[in-house]
Amino acid sequence: MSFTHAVTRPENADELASAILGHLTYTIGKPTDAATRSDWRLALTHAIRDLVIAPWFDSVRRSYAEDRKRVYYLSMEFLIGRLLEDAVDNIGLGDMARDALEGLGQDWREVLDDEPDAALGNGGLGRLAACFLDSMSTVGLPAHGYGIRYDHGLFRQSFHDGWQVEEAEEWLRQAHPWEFQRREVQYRIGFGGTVTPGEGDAAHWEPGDAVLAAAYDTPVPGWGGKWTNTLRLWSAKPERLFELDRFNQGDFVGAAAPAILAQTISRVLYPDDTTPQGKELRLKQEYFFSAASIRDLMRRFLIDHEDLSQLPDKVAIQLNDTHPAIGVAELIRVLIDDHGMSFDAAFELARGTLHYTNHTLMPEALERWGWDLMQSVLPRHLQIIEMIDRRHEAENPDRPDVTRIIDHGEIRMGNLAFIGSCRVNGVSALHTDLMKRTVFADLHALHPDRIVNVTNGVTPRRWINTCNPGLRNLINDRIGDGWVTDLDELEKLRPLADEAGFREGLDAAKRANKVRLSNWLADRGAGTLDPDALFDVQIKRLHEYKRQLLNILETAALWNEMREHPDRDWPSRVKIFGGKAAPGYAQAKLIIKLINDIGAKINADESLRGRLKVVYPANYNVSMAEKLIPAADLSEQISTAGMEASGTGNMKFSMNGALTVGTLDGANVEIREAVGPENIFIFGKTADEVHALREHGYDSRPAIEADPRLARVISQIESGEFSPGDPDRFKGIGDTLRHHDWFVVTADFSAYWAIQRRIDDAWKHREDWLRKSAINIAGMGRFSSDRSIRNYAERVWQAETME
Ligand code: 26V
Repeated sequence: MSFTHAVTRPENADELASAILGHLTYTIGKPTDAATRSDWRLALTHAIRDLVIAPWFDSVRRSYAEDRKRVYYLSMEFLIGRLLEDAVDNIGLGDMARDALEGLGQDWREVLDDEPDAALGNGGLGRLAACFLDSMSTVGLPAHGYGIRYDHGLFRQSFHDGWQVEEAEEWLRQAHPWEFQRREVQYRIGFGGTVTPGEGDAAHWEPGDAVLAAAYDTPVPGWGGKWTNTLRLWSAKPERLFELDRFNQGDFVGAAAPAILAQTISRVLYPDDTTPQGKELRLKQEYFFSAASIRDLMRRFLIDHEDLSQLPDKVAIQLNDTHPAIGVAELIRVLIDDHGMSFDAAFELARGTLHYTNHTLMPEALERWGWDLMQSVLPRHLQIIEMIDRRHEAENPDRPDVTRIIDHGEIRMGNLAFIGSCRVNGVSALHTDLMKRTVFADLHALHPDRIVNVTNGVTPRRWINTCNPGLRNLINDRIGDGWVTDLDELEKLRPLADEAGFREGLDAAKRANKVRLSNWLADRGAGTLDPDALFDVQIKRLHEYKRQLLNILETAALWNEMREHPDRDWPSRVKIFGGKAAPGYAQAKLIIKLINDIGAKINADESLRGRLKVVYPANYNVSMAEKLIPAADLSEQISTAGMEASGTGNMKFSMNGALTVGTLDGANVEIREAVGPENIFIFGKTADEVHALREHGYDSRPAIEADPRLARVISQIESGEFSPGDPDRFKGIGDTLRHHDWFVVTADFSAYWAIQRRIDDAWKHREDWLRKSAINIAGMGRFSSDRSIRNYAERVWQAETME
């Protein structure tokens, strides 16, 4: 028999206010006259959290009772951002919570802004995992997210004289009120040591050292509170906190050293999403969380099932990129060494249970581990990987060398994940097609049914409903709120694009967002911005393939042109950049400095009369995106075609009524289909054209010679016009553009310039612009992450939702 104490849902703001006061007093231990903003935020969070607990228990009970297939989403990164406002909205108490808090004399926005972002991810891959958590709960799919509880998330960025400076991020400095530490759930995770043969395929692995993986759970309530899943994050703890004998000998620091070493495994998120560095600590992180998760899900499976052959019917494990791919070997190891299965049987079961998502085709980003490193950190896993590789070779005797898992002393994790998985998916139609034609061409030929496409999506709860209340209310007034869980409903807005009243509403909502953003940016030193200017936004990680450089070159060229023709009817533009560079990525950091230097020059030029501004607020993160996206008129999605696997920011902007300027890359291709080519600004070389340009080594000279605007900007950069005190500063960028333009910035410059001038023109036709904006919103139904999750459930996981 089990009893649940359920807190009654408040009927009105007074009741909620009294729950908040109760927590302020009894949980936080503060009287109102001494409470800080954080105290109020924590009290509110506890009051809200109380309301998600009973539904959470219900979901867990139901999923056991009905014995449905469970999905486990293994991801090294969950870029969640803030939790409070989303939770309040998801359980339908947004207005009441605001009234309650304001009734207590607190400013709603300021209290919400007090919450630190949980930045446990680098960018797209981690944010996708967070959107998927929201959708798995909203569609009622029994699922767990598994990841790492990093002490320090993605570094904090600041600019010193325009250069990026990184500092440690400290999201856990304040209590994290959403999580529950499960002290009873701890697994011993071993590393190194020796392997001795056992019976049959089994072996005995005696690790040389070990840490404990400690579980922390966060409830993830779906929309309407109908279903709540769990995000379980692992923190590394030492087996012994402290070595008393060393302490007693006076070695106070040494006494704690082994413990500190153990804790480093979950200390910090690797901030480099460009090239895996083959670092031992990274491999240990990957194994640590994969092994803990697999042990945990096996424990749950074994509660109600004795027959291991049922595993693929009851469990689906999704590998979010290759970061948890060592889990392939771990699951097989557990089945052989702990459950006495043969290798062949274990392999078959694992391959029925595991699925792998690929998020990037860039060869340098594909993970490989040195054989020696694997041998020293995970000797038993290396044996199993060798067995998998041999088996694959035996089954495919003519397989080409590129399909090997182990080759030239390296373990290729992409091949391991592919060979060990039932389904392998790309994240947009174009990306999946390129997977089949390039990186995985040979494996695809051997296993033609394995690769499927599941185009990414984003949650409309966070990315419209919560972050853009003006637009949300406008939509609700016209078509009701069914779109929040059925985004295809937005189609109903399409005819309204032709209605002046609706366009007016759209205009007003956008303008209010731009005013709010301008004030926020002004507080961060951006000066006064004109809310009637075109807000042109590029926010994403700083990567050469994403081509922030193309954007700033065009900005500088525009500046030149405006100075030459000051009397032309230039529309006002604000160029907004946001994004972090990996700390070791020198070229990306130099591009940041270039943007800031060019920006400083332009912003100081009074002859422009404020018609061109460049702003780059530091420390872009999820909560900054929530402010920028609703206020954007133009969304920059200008990657080198063939290199951006999908993009998800592109979807968020369109949903919020921004028009896109973009290449035919990633999901831009599908966005064009959804909104129609006349409602999106597509330019530049296609993926096939880029490939052809590169085939014989791309030579940028003709492109530079043919475009005097481009030639001039490059010369300005090289001559030190933007870095007068240090004329050589940007020589490297000039050199790259002239001699190693791998990302074909120069090849696309003219087309980009031309389309930007078309955009200037389109901006002047306000009604038409708003019509396009409305059609963009109306066409975004298919980019809900609910759709993505339903696709995974049907085509990959074979799992049913609880509805
Ligand atoms: C890569 C690596 C390389 C090894 C070292 C650590 C590390 C950490 C993160 C990454 C992430 C690169 C992959 C990635 O984020 N891909 C992005 O995935 C998005 C979601 O599918 C997609 O929208 C973006 O286009 C894609 O770049």
